[in-house]
Amino acid sequence: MADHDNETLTPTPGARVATFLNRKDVKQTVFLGIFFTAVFVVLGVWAYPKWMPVVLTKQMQANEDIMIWFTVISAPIAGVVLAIATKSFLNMHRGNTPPEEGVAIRNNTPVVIVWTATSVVFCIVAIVWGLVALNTDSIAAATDAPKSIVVDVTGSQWVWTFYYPQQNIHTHTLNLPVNQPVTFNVVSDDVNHSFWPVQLGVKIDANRLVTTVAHADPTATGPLDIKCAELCGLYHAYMETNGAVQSSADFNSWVSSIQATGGVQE
Ligand SMILES: [Cu+2]
Repeated sequence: MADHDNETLTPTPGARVATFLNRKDVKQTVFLGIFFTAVFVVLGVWAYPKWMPVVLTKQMQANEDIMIWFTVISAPIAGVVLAIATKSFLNMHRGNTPPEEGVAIRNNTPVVIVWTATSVVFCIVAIVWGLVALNTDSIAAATDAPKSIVVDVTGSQWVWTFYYPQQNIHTHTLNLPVNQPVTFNVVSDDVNHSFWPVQLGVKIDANRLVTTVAHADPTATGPLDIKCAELCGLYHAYMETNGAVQSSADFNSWVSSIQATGGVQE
C-alpha cells in the first residue's frame, strides 16, 4: 500500500515536464522564444549583409559568413533568454502571486549535462572553425605569394604610408588591382598600431622592429577605408586614409601618374 501511495503522489519526471510545458505562462514564453529566435535569424541572414562593410575580398566574405552563421546558431539561445526576460518583465507590475514552482533545474542532472554539453560543442565548433579558416588562409597566402602585389605598410603617429616595391612608388592612399592577391608587410615607426583596411576583411598589428605579414584576395572593385585599430595616442581616431580596389587598367594608370611625379604621391 505504501508503494502505491508513493506512485500516485510523485508523478514521473516525464509527467512533471508535460505539466510544466502545458502551463499558460510557459506556453507564452515558448511562443515568445520562437518569435525572438526568428527575429535574430532574419537579422543575421538578411540584415547583416546590408549593414556590414562592402565585401571586396575572399577574406571579408569569410568574415561575413562567420558573423551570419554564428548569429543563426546562437539565435535560439538569445531568443529563449530574451523571452524569459520579457515575460518576467511583463508580469512584474501585475501584483500576481508567483506561479507554483516548476521543474527545478538548478540541481537537475540531465539539465546540467545538456547545457554543459551544448556549451562544449559550441566552443569546439568555434575553435575548429577558426583554426580551419586561419590555416586555409595561410596556405592560400603561401600559394599566392609569387603572383602577389606587395605593399609595405608603415604606421606612425598618426598616418599610414605605403611603399610598392615592385612599382617603386610611395603613397598615402592604398589602391589595389582587382583579381590579384596582395601581400602586406606591416611595421610601425613608433608605438603599436593596427592596420585595418576595412573592406578587405584584414586586421593586423603594426609593431616596431617586427614585420607582420597579411594577405588578401580582392574579388571586386570599390572604395577602401583604412583605419588604425589599436589605441596609439592622442590622434588615434584620426589615423585613417582611403583608397580603392580598381580594375587593373585604372590601377596601372594611377601607378604611372605617381611615377611621373618622381614616385612620390603628392
Ligand atoms: Cu591607432
